Amino acid sequence: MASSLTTFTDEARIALDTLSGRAAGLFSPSLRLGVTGLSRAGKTVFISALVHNLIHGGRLPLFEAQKSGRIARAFLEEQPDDAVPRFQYEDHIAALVDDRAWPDSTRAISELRLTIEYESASGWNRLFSAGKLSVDIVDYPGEWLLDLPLLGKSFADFSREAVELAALSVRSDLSQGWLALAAKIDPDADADEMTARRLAESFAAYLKACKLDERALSTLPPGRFLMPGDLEGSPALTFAPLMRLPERRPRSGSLHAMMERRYEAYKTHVVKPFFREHITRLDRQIVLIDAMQALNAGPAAMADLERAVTEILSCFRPGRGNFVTDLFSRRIDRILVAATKADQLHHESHDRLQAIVRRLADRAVARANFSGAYVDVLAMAAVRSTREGTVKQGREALPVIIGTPLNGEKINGEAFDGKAETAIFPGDLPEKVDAVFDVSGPQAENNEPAIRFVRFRPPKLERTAEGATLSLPHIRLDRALQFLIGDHLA
Ligand SMILES: Nc1nc2c(ncn2[C@@H]2O[C@H](COP(=O)(O)OP(=O)(O)OP(=O)(O)O)[C@@H](O)[C@H]2O)c(=O)[nH]1
Ligand SMILES: [Mg+2]
Repeated sequence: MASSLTTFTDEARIALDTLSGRAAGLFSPSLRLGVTGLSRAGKTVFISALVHNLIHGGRLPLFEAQKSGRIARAFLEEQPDDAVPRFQYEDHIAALVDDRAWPDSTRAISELRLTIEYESASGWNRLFSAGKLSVDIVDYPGEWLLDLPLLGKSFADFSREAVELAALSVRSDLSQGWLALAAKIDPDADADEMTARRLAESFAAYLKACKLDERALSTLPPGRFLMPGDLEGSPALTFAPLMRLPERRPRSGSLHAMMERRYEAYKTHVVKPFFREHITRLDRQIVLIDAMQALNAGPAAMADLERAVTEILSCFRPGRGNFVTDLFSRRIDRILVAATKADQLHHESHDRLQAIVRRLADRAVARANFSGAYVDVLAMAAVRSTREGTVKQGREALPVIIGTPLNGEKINGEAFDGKAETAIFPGDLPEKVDAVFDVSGPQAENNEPAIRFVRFRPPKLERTAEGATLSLPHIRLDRALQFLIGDHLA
């Protein structure tokens, strides 16, 4: 399997890339930081907040270089890859800070280079190093990540899994239309463009419904069916899984042969270049997980999230024998799995959120047979949109979070207007981690969520006496930074 996927040209190209990367690294050390996460996990917000806090000297007490005053300055520089658009940092910050609005879903790839000038903590290093580190970060639509596991799957695997997942009870009502259509189609019939199109459209409509639906499913590949980027309307997207595929090779001229060819073309011309150019060159990686969304939707969504995370982590498994990492030029030595949006909970629940994500990551790491990289887990919020307080209820003091719910958010039938500040009791996460994963437990009976939360607008920033806005507040962004780049600034 590996040799058919990993062509010689791929390996040669990556080796070259690495050589030139290393040579350039001699003059100005650079680190490629992968910000990985499914759609809406919080990648764009994380990147914006990270840059903003470093450039504006934000409060980062757990980020050692900053705390000890060794960072002289941090600034955006011209990025290394001319063919990739620049990350629209200023626009995202303007939206967050001035309009108090979250950025839109990312529709295409972009990149930025953040350069940090620092003073080394050791006298020895100070003598030899320029004290300059460039961090390269790529932002992309989360849906595209779903395609990575496809690289290791044949058309038959892809079809079988798609049909199996569509039949699960969390999806069956959304997949009905496509399944009914696919069941009527004979894969051995003559190839026909109209049939291919009808199948592809129906399959894409089902995937889109999974994403829109409030069940918070982690969606399914192919990612470009959901976020086509520059492939909108392209024939490269006119394929779909087929049912009842025979074991033998498809008859030439059949629908089966046509779909298989297009599936392979999608992998070769769409998935692989993206992966080769952007993912195989990573040094460090943070995997953002929106566990809140899934917790809110119940155990079936948690199981679905776990499946998606396992599939993705197995793509990053280091070492030979892994079809994907055979392509890796560098070795990712640290991975941080971060539960995002912890600001939607009271801090008393942060440890529980972290425990839930640790459990999810541990199982994914074990199942993906993953070893060789140091994996840590964290509950964080790149942008903290709430503050904490207590509300008296009778004799009890209830811990609440206070913020401005987004326009249209609802709790117990009350709808918010996006203007008024409100105190909310989001509930506690269960003490027993198992409960939130247990698809056959009492909670799962009616797919009952562990918590109820609302989404808040970004915070109103304080201003200094001179009128300058302070940096964006966060929860444990500094710990994430320390883990991801701290040792490079030692
Ligand atoms: N409260 C809170 N909400 C957040 C935070 N980060 C992201 N969000 C919410 O999550 C949504 C998605 O965040 P993005 O950063 O756009 O997510 P993404 O991973 O870039 O998503 P795609 O571009 O679709 O792949 C935002 O619109 C916010 O509503 C955070 O730190 N705190
Ligand atoms: Mg984004």
